[in-house]
Amino acid sequence: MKKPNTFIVVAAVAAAVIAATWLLLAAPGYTGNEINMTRGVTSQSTINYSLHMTVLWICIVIGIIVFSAMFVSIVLHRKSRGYNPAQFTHSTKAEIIWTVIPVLILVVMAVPATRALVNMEVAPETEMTVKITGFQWRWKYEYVEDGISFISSLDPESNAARRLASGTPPEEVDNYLLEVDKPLVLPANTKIKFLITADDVIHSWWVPALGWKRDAVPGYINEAWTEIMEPGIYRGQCAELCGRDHGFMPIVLHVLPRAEYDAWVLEQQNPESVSRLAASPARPSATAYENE
Ligand SMILES: [Cu+2]
Repeated sequence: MKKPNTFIVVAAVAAAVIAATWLLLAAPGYTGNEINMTRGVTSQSTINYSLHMTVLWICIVIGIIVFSAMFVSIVLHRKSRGYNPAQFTHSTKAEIIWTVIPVLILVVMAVPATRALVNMEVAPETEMTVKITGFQWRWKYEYVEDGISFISSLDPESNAARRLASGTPPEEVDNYLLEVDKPLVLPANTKIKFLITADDVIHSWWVPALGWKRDAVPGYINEAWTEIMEPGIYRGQCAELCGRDHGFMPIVLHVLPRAEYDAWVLEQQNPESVSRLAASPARPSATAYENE
């Protein structure tokens, strides 16, 4: 039997793997969010996403090369075809190659990774500060400059449905276990600093769309910052096992356009003035965020 050309077999295996990956990604209804990291809505999450994709593609290419070479060697150079194991104990050339190439790849990946980390750690000039305190099992939000503060707990409907024989089936509750009574309201396109701590045990404040999470540690204040580019509702959860009701302390952000946010702040600081403001057509509507 004529021996197949090794290069052709490697190329065929690699092409099959690439085609299978492409078919998976092009499957109807596949948006990339099902198995991939999501893009998020902040500059940090965008940077993290592109870093993740860069590293993922480097890994895919390395994987294809390594596994193709491995399977080709196993199949084409098997003992039954008359091949014998290579006989050598040391090759300085091979050792230099397999040391230098991975080091170069790691350096290439470390540059954007370090840049992303520095961007996340070093807050720019921020325009407002929110202090976040984790409790068993709820979050407290304090708007440092505006003097607003409230506690955000699991919404009553989810809280009722999670109990045995509550009469409310969980599947009938919208955003079951992902809804709160009072969401954290934030302005879009504003640089916001967060001071994150806890009152009892370690919690972790995590909203995936922001692109980071921070531990909330009693006695320590961790810092983070964000600038959310799109108004909307974003959900997250405590990400550090913190006790019995760890699964029942979700996080909800309502991100408003700046003018609506300013109206919301005014309403929180001065609830009586709201009826007057609401009567004025010049003010944007903030009715959705009235005191519960
Ligand atoms: Cu927790």
